[in-house]
Amino acid sequence: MTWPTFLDLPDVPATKADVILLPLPYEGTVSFGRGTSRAPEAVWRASTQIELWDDEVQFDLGSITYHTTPAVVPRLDESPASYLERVFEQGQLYQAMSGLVVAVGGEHGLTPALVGAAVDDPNDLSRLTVVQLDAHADLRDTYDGSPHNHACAMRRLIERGARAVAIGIRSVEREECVFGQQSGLLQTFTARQLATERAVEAQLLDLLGSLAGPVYLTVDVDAFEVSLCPATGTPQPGGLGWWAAMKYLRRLLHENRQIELLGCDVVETVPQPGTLVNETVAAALVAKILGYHFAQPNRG
Ligand SMILES: [Mn+2]
Repeated sequence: MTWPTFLDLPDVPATKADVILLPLPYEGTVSFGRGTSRAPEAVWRASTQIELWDDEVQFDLGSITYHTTPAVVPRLDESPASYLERVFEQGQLYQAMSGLVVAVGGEHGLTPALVGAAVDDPNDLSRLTVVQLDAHADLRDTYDGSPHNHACAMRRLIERGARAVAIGIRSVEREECVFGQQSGLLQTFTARQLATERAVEAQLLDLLGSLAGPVYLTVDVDAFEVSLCPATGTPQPGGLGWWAAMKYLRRLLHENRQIELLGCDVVETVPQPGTLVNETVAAALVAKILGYHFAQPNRG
């Protein structure tokens, strides 16, 4: 691999790493935009420009150790089911180690395989809470004929019993609303509500601060305002501002010490010629997630 190391820091063996980074260059079922397969390498390159000092939480990212695993590269004409099975196996391999597994993709259809790898029984997610930042609900049963499509990721988890908190949603089908309501497991905080209704934002912050037990975090970068993810496959106007999103992640990962973070992913980044915005936002996001998670909560 000719990529730089993550954050330009030494790469330690997986068994000794605090953070295990899993690059997933996958775009098997992406609807419109192409290019999520190029994301991981671009994100690693962008990460070398990120400052190691997180001033907000007074944390040195160089004080923890990192391992980047080999990328799980799709084979020519490999089916989504086959690729996701390999992601699941790689996920399990690294979840058995002590480091926090952070997947960088790649399209959102990856998430169910990553969550399955993070739990004891992939078919029973009833103890798990999935926190999702996303523009889209991703609650379709199938899309383009596939249950593995990125538009179905959250449904695959909720139908296995996971509780879900969806943040930043602003594009949803009626069928998805019905499924979400009937499941009784989904709490949605739309981008519009969060931008315009202070009480709703307060409710979200209370919820993120009071969750307990196993949590998986999935961030589809299209949750952010379009200026932060201009090349993402299915952009939607009206997204989360950077510091609003960080406020939510800080509450969940830094201030709430009752959760057990099983893993996380950052997906749907697409690099674009002539600008480093897309991959830099993804790299900075991973850095913020790690700062919030690993910094002591009494600092910053
Ligand atoms: Mn998504």
